[in-house]
Amino acid sequence: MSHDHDHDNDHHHDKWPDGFWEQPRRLGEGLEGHGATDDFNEGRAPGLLFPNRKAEGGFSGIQTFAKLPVALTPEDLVAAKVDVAVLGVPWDSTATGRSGTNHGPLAIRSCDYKGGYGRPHFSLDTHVDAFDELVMADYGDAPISVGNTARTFEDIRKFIGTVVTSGAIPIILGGDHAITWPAATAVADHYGYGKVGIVHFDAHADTGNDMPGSLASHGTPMRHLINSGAVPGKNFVQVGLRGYWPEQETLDWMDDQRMRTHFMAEIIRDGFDKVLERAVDEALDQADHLYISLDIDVCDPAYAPGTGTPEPGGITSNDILRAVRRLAAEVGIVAMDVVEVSPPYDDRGEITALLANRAIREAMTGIAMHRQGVTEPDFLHPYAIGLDADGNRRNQVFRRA
Ligand SMILES: [Mn+2]
Repeated sequence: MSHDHDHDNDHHHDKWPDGFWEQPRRLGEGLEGHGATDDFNEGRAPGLLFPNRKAEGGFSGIQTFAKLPVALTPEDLVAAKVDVAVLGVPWDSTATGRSGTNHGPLAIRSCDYKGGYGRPHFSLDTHVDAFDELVMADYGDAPISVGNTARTFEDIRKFIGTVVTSGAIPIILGGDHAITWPAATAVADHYGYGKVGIVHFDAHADTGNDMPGSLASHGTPMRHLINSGAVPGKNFVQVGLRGYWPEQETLDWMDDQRMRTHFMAEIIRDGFDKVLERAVDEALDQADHLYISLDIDVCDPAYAPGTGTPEPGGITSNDILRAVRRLAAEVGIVAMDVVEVSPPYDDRGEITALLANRAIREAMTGIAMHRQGVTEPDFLHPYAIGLDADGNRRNQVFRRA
């Protein structure tokens, strides 16, 4: 037994934290033993690391998210005053359908051809440049112990805890949806139980009591967040549910918790924009701090085939991109996760990973808009909708005499 191995056992565990089996079940406390360390570069001054040369294109060099500089420790985040930290949680041991979401974070980073950091990068819809407005970094990936859910979920909670306590907004690349339990718990630990609301885009409710025989599952995170008190049911807005799950008993439980659930049927009947307006209003009406949880399977498998439990009949790429930007701009967000991207089931064009990548960019644009005070409903830059600075139509037809 090596010294390292013994040392490892000192501060990790392969069981749930003390008191977990009492009701309500709660994850542990404190950030001691978090894995956000820089073991190769001990002693360096904290701050951002730049692993790429400035001239390198988005498809080349070392693929951090959008070629962002790297932060590895909470001290780095604080020293650089990082506003947004992108991080991965490469975990798929609590998925019930197709596996492969442990490859999600890498695919969401590497599918990119665009880059972003270090060059003009404003959004054509809004003319807001998140890369100019915000200090952003790639924080690497949370420590994962394959097959050890209890230990991994505590490690995820602590790892994300280091981001929120630094003052940065974590943008989390999943990973199966079970990771939202430790991730949103970390956010609630920081901002206060009952102070965080979640807008949850998903084909599925994820409010199961257990997924037979196991508490931790990608079908149960929302139930755990509600039962623990971290995110009360009334602070949930769900959008896009469809298909054949859950059963009536669980729907009744969700109603008892006063969750605000928008099924796909409502979207088809009233239109996505109408339902999005309701969701934005509900998000503004709920808790002080908003967390977006985006299960990529809320989109139709035509737009997002690379996922564990696809459900035909969903929303479009355009719908989700606009929705994320609107929430981040108009309501403001403190955290976001994008989960259930499973690269082995993606198509060769990596359209699911690319959609996740772009949803994150829209969140970044929305965060920058919110920071700049651009919070009017569904803001679009006049130029983007064919108008000039005076509001006149820019594109004219000049007929020959
Ligand atoms: Mn789902």
